[in-house]
Amino acid sequence: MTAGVITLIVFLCILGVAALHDNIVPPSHLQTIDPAQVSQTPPFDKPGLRKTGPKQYEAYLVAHIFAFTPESITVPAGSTVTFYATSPDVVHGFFIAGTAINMMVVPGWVSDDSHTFTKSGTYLLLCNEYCGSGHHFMYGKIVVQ
Ligand SMILES: [Cu+2]
Repeated sequence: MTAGVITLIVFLCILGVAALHDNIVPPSHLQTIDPAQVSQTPPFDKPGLRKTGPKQYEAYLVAHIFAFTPESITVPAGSTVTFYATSPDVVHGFFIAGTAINMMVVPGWVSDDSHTFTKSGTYLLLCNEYCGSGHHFMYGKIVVQ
């Protein structure tokens, strides 16, 4: 019992030093945003799709209780989309079925990841972090035409 408690205290001390003193954050979380100002902070004041080049897009999405804004994004097949997501309220997930995109969306941070959609179809966007009583209603879609 004593060894277990000592191990737990040592573990929590290492975790606390790593998180607070060394300022360690999840790898994709490099850009910060004031969660109270998401709806007034560009580009999240006008979330949606931006074309940046031939078959190159940036998609800005806000994950909030209990939806994604915008709910749906449509791109042509072969497009590479870089997703940027943030949350004004609680921690959400950002998982696009059939792709490797699986991000945690943490208030105060902007998460980003890219994917090239080679096959046309409708890809389900899901929140896979429990975010409250309406969590199971939280989904969106990426339509690839
Ligand atoms: Cu959720």
